[in-house]
Amino acid sequence: MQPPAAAAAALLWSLLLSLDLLPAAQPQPNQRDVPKDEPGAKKKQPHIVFILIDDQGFNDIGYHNPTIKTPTLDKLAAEGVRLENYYVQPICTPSRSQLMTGRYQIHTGLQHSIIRPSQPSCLPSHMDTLPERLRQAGYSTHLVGKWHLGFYRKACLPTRKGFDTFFGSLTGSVDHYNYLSCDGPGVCGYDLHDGEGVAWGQEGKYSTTLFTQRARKILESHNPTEKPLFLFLSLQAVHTPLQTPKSYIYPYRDMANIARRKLAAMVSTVDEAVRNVTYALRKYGFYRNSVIIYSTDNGAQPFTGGSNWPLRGRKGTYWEGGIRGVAFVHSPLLKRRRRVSKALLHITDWFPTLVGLAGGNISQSRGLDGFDVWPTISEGRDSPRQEILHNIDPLHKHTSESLWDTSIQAAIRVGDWKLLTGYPGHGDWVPPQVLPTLPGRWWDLERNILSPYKNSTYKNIWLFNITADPCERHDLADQRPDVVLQLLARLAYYNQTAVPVYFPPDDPRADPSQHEGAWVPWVNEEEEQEEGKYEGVYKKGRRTKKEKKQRCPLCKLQSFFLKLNTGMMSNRI
Ligand SMILES: [Ca+2]
Repeated sequence: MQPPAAAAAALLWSLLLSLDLLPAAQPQPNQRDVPKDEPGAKKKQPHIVFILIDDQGFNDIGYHNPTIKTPTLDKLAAEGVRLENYYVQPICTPSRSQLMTGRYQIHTGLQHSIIRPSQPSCLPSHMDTLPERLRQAGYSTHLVGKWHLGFYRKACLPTRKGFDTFFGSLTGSVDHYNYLSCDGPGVCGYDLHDGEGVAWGQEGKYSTTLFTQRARKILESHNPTEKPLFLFLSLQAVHTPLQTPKSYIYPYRDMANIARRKLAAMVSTVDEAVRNVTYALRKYGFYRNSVIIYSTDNGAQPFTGGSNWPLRGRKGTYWEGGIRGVAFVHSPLLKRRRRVSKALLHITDWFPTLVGLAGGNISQSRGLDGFDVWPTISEGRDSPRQEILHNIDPLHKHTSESLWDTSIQAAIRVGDWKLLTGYPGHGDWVPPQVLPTLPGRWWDLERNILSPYKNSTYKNIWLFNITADPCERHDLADQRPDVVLQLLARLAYYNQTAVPVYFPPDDPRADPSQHEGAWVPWVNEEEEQEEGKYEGVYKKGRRTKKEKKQRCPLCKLQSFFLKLNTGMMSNRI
């Protein structure tokens, strides 16, 4: 049962929500006053290289864990600013959607899970994107690598969302050698694209190498003195399948766990890729006026070789292991280099930060949830950010709870405090794997299962002081009901600004067998009507029995994805 304090807090939130009292009386998201630079001479627009890594965990980089060999990343981070209080989202699409839009998921309709290949969904058509804003500011914009933000119609493609060029994959879990991607048994297709066409015939070339070569080509053919460049290198490493050329595995031959060995080797391919890209930046004259950002998109999956140790939880969860991101900024333009920043930062912050660096007009982007944090990163000033809404996912809740509100999966950070409600995902602390084989019973031997909440089936509120307790060992929900209430009120505030979740069922017309074996857009522009799109799966308020009945097939689908997210630990996302 819930402790009384938590239950009382839950009840209050329930009342606030059900009475629609939120509101207006609530303050806006907190923001510190940060002194701004004096308006003056126009700054030179820097070249921006954003390197996004897929599923790299907290413990999967050399400067956190010396058994992982990343000399290039360690050096670049040491010479730049390491971000050690930086947050991403727990899975692919959510992080990428927030990076591209600067908005929380509750403001894009993408609160729930990933966009799967057969789902007719993508970034909202009315919302501007980071590359669009950079292009408006005069940048040449390029995406190399993984998109994973929907492609059911052409208007969703990277080239229609602000990128001048695109070379990479549209879905989320592509084979690193043959570029096949599957959405369920037998629904598989080739997924490598150049612009808006399929890039056939690339089988056998390793994805990290192929993407790095394209990045080099872009740098080689671009005149750095003529036009600023935005290169978004979105590597699919170190996501499963665990594939890498054998030569990278050899240095890790002493690692007993096979999955860990392969993952470490994949991290080494990333290190080499970053070395090659920075070499090209220097060779072709970009480096001195460049900003290099390195970030993971979510925490690691320990089941497949990754590690977030000593943090709690894993990819797909709102524990720190799922959302505390590895990241650093390297740039000759940083005013105070060789630092470790403990400033609270979030992936939505890149949108206003980079548009600001580019001299673009951020006031044109309404409803941004990110902050311009360049003075924080470059000069060490206080972060303007005091809160992070990690998410509110109304599709993800227990059905057996009487207090329906706090059964909603939600997480928020306010200052030092973090509140979790509903089911945050598996909360194990998983030490680095040392046993030689994969999952099954061995898995239990390698994780810390001494959780005091092991049997707390009905618990749905947790509170941690993340600054004092980054590994989330001490739940303070019972001791600090005042803080619980305060954070629930913030959740309730944000919830009032949420748009309905858009999470449509699969469209069988997406099947690659109908498109010469490739994943490509399958809906004609005329066919799609934006109106009605947000009448999708979830609406606030009660439904009539008739509505419930009509939505029954969706209920099954929702249930399936709920299980996919939590039970299977979402290997494919
Ligand atoms: Ca990912």
